[in-house]
Amino acid sequence: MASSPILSLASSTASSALPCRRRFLHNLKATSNQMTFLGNDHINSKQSFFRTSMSVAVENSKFTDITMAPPDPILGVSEAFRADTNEMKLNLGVGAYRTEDLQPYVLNVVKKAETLMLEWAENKEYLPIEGLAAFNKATAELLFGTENPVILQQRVATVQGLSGTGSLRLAAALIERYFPSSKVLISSPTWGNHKNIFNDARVPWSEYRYYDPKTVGLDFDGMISDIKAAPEGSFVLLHGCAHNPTGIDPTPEQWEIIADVIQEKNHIPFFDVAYQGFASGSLDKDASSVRMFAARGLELLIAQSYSKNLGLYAERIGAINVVCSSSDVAHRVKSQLKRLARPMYSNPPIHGARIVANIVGNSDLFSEWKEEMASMAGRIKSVRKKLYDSLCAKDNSGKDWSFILKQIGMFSFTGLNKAQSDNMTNKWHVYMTKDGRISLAGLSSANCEYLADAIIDSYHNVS
Ligand code: PGU
Repeated sequence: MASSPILSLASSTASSALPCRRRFLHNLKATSNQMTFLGNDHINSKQSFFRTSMSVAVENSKFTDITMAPPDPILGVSEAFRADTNEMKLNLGVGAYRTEDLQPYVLNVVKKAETLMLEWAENKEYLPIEGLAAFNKATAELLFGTENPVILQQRVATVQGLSGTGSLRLAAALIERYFPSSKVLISSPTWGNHKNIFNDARVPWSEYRYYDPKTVGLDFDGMISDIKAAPEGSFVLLHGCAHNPTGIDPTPEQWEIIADVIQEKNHIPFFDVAYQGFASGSLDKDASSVRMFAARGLELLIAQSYSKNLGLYAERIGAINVVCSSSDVAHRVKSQLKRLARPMYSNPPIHGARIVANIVGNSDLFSEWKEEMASMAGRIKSVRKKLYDSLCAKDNSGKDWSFILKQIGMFSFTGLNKAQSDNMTNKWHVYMTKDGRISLAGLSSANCEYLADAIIDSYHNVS
């Protein structure tokens, strides 16, 4: 018996080197194993009572049918990255901005706003369900422009959300409750979490063609015909700018045609705006698709996020806006968004909302933000160019890498397949999503050549 691997695991010498809490759990697990092996008869009654209750607790869990969930395709990449000890490792998985030294970046303008907030020593009372009024005003004005008729006519129902994800989720709950027979059309491919959001909200969805691997560009005809073919009154999820993961946006002319078809089919446009200001460096330019739809008098939904453009990732600050045909409708829609939010999370957090409201509401801070945003967007553009130059200089196969320069925003969709992406990680320690997306925001000029070597090797030597 003593030589049994199970029993020897339970021996006190093996466990004594472990820290206290781990030792307890270790013994607990070993005890349960031991129980299975020995059976109750061999143990005296005092021990038996203790061990049986422990064993029952471990073995008869009500949760045994819960299987292990797979790692998240995006956030799970960062976990794997942290576990890698190789010096050359690069985290190009999550879309989070890094400095040239590959350090996380807190914008100076955010630090200034926080210093002011500390001086004012504001309280931490609950916000109203719809969020901070000054934030809701600022966020809608940033999206549409202060003079936009939808703002002046009070036709926008704005509710502060838990960043982009929470705002999309709230909109999904609204769709599920008030449009139970409608589905959402999602681009193929799209940000990995979109499908989860609609699945969990029990909103049916289907895909429209978006990316054409042959041209490494937009499959515009496919997109249009799929939107046309969808049942009337569908919600069409569109990326306002810097499409994730492809980095390919429709041209202004193509946006007009998309709007024509959506209007013809009585569909409802639903924008996800997670990168306003981050794509082009200009807040106004990056909102032009949304503003064009609003100018047509359409009703539409827009989820916003301040994770990227203000670097407020962990503050979870964003909003859901519903543009309605009248202020009366907007009023009612807002009341229902609040009703949905209340049992989900009651009311949103205040800190990020104050930061945004204070920056947008102060002309000096606002100008400083625009400069910092343009410089973040500029750094990404410059590593994009350097990566392209390195690929051209090192690869003599004649492959055309110019698609990388045509993509915009944080990401580059490299065209690498899953096996090739695995090679990037396993051989080169470059962490990225398995759809071939790399976040250029996690790249520095110093690493462009290394990344080019990794891409060329994976592209040519792995099928
Ligand atoms: N919508 C799109 C298109 C996004 O790319 C993201 C973030 C979001 C919404 C949600 O961001 P919030 O932080 O909730 O505002 N996508 C990043 C971040 C990591 C993740 O998947 O959440 C990404 O790497 O794709």
